[in-house]
Amino acid sequence: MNDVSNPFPQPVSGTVTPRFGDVATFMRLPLFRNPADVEIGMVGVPWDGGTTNRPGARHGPRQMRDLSTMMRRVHHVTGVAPYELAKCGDLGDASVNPASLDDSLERIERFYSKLHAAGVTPLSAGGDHLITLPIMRGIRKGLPPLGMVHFDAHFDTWDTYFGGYKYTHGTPFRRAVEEGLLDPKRVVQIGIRGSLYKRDDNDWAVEQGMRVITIEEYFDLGVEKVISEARRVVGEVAMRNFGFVRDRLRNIVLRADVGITEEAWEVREEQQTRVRSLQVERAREDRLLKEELNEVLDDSGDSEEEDKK
Ligand SMILES: [Mn+2]
Repeated sequence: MNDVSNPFPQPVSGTVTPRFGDVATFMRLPLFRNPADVEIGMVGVPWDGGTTNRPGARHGPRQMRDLSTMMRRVHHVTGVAPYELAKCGDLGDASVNPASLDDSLERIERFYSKLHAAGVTPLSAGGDHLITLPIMRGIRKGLPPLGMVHFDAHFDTWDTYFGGYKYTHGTPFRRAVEEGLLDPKRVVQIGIRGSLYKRDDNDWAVEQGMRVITIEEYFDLGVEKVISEARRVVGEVAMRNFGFVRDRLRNIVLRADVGITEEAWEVREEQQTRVRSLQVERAREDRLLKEELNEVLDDSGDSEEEDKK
């Protein structure tokens, strides 16, 4: 049942409308067309024109909308209901052109530029791995180069395919570093396990300063150490360089690739337990961060008043 006292849109409950009924949106949230209506906007990018093998990810957003109708509002361990903390909604799909890679990159960038200008934090569902490049082009404007936590079997930093062609699902982060969108020293790659074309395929990423945690190192370190290492890599520079908490947060991209034959990892029972305990800690840290943000905003309000005096 929807909580009428909460000002934010809530998912439609499966006790009101059955999960298999009505129109499927992300998490059964309302569909908004104006980005200014939400704080966190879920977006589909139904495009796989960067794929060099196994196409079909263009159907991903619609499938994810359908599958997300299985989710309920409240996490059973932390008790957190994310839809009470921010104004979340489905923002529909980014415009794409299935007949043109170049045009699609431009359309996706334009769509995300609008979200960025409206102050929206996007949560995107693809689509092949190349879509992250135009998304980064759209959301980086006015900010220093982005940091990234990347779960994948592959680096996605290959240079070219098919005799010098630069835009495929295997190349987005090479381009992003070249364009100054991504700060390689604030990139952590987790779960790398894909086989290589040549022994030195991954050298470029390491030479740029990306922190690579292969699947072997991941199991060796354990979940907690991997998480604190990821935080160190993406967080330290952000903490140093950004005055505002919100800019630090906007400056980090979380990207997870779901592979078919080379998935980034598999969740085992004991890992799930540890992830859940970390979620409790995360909820606590989110509260602290919010308090810090409020303090910063209060401080800036105070100084304005002093200026007027
Ligand atoms: Mn990938």
